[in-house]
Amino acid sequence: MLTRKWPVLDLGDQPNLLPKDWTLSVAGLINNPIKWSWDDFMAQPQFDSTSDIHCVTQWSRFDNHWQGVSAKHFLSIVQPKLEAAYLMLKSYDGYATNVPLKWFDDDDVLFAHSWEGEPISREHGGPVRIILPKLYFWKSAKWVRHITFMDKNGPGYWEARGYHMEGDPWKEDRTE
Ligand SMILES: Nc1nc2c(c(=O)[nH]1)N[C@H]1C(S)=C(S)[C@@H](COP(=O)(O)O)O[C@H]1N2
Ligand SMILES: [Mo]
Repeated sequence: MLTRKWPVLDLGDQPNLLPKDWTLSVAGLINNPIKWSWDDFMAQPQFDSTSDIHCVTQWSRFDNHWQGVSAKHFLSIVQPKLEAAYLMLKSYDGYATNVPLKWFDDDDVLFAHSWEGEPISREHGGPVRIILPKLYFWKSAKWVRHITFMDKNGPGYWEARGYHMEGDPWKEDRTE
């Protein structure tokens, strides 16, 4: 199914975060642990990209225009150690999802604060969400709060409930 509207899908508890209350902390197997406030985040180089969304529940939305901070820039700041191979993305609503570093380290991955020129709304994960266009949308954490770099893979919320650990839509990595 192709959709022009953008459906909302989450655990049902949508944090109501003002930018001034949002922080992102990053820890684990990196050389430079950081904690970004909104001002720190917005002071990073800004990045625009256009990409598609593929949800595991069979809808896609093409040509989304995002703005934010690129994963490439973020990785240049935190500097993953050689052993780092997976990220755990944790969110303000208690959600978590695991992502292989090789998938996160891609030109179209970003920490998005805007969609179609407007701040990302609360229900879509504002003030800041991750966008991983090549993976199913459950990997794109809304209201991102913390990232841990790990050497071993571990399951996030849906992965612990049977979703695939990688989630590549073109391999149809779905639930089984
Ligand atoms: N923090 C958080 N991020 C989340 C989720 C969630 O429940 N909490 N749901 C995931 C799932 S299953 C999907 S399909 C997409 C939906 O994003 P949307 O509501 O903006 O369409 O967000 C993903 N990111
Ligand atoms: Mo989903």
